[in-house]
Amino acid sequence: MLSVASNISKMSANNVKPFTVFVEGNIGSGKTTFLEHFRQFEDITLLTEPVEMWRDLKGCNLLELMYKDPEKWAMTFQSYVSLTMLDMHRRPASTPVKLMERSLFSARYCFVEHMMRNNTLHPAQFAVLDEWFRFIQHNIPIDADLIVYLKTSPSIVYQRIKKRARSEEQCVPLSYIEELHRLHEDWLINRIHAECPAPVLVLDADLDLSQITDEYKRSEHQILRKAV
Ligand code: DCP
Repeated sequence: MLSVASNISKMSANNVKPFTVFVEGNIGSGKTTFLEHFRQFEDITLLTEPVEMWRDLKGCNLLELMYKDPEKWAMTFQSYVSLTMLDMHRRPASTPVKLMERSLFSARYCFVEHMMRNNTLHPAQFAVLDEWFRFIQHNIPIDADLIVYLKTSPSIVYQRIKKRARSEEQCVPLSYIEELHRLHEDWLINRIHAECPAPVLVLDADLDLSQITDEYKRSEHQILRKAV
């Protein structure tokens, strides 16, 4: 498998511009399930979030380090998240549609924003991450045509997180999920940041698995018409 660095250096050779969709929503909102729903269709490139890369960078579990000692590791973790997200943004797709889980934008406006506000990040660390984000925005094309926002209630995703029991997330309190919810709403619904890079389609992702397929289907038209 190619490393992130070698992927980025090979991208410029490909000029294809697919219709690009970011799938956003709180932790446990069903982003991966949403992407899996689209696996049945041809002509779509699916890029799931590189959580496994965050859990194993040369044998180091950055996600675990970040949750265990946020003040020490949040900067390192978010810096690596930015690199892996940039890799996904720049990865060429030979299909008419590219669906990707999360983006550099949710990393900056939800997670890094939270870590800045609650002082997990030192102002100097926040400033460096913010400068990287601005530099990328101004110098590297990040295509975005649609954002699918899987809107959830914090109490529901909190229960899902407990149930799926990802070991690193066992310490996550409800208050963190509530804060992340507010930050997603501020970014995608209340538009408090200057940039929301694409129109937003809001889906009700509180529904359980037996009903969610119908809700996912509501987005098919907007996404798949680009694939014909
Ligand atoms: N994470 C983080 N900072 C980011 C992105 C993610 O701290 N910039 C953390 C939060 C979670 C883990 O990484 O502990 C994965 O979170 P996601 O919401 O991105 O992915 P999920 O696997 O929860 O998505 P879903 O359950 O919606 O499929």
